[in-house]
Amino acid sequence: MNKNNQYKSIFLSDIHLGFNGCQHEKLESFLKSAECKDLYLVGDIIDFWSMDDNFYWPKEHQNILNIFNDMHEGGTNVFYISGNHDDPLREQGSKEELKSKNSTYTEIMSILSKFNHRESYEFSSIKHGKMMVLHGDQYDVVTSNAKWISKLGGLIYDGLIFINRPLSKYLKNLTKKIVSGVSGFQNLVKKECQNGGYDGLICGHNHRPEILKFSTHVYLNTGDWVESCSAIVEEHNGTIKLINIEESNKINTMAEL
Ligand SMILES: [Mn+2]
Repeated sequence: MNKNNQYKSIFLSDIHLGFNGCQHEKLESFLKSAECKDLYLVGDIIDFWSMDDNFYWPKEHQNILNIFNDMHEGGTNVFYISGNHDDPLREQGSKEELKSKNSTYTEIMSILSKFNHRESYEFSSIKHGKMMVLHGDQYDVVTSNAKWISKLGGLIYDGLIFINRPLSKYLKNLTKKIVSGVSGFQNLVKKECQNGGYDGLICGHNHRPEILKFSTHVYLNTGDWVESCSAIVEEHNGTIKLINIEESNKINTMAEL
């Protein structure tokens, strides 16, 4: 099939498959219209925490995973980076546990096992230099040091999202503000770029799609598929765009490099 949107690279994060706030229709529409050489799944793709609290795995979520599998079979390089909601994938022991949990998990794990797994990747962009790609929770002092605080915040947020989206968004932003105040998130990003000789960093995690240009580096955040329905894409001419999928499933460019 000839796809309308041809990209060199696509970066997606925070899809939260297995959580009922995931906007799978828009993602499916985007993926069906797009083709790429490299697909980076930048963490929190599957929300194992949410599934653990309240098992949920509709066929629409399986479909998204099947599309990733089809892309892999079709020759796309699929890179899977785990986030804090899919952190069982970071340890061999917990991966084995997941595999034998039930047939749904077995199926999920068998597809995931086909992809390239790493905590972070070095991405050589066509026009904007060398970038570090990782989920972003590594910079989050609250998440890594006191997982239960972060998990509690997540549960409150998950419960609120259907009652009042703007309120849940406000609370999430508030939580993240406190968190980033503690960790000095942007300072850590800057240090990471300087120490590793990177021209930029691509991450997800805070559900805030943005491209920020600093004098020393660029910061790109893919956003999420619970609220913003956004992605970072690299076109074949080297242009990097932050896009979002509108209500009509139309692709909108929010920012570009
Ligand atoms: Mn995250």
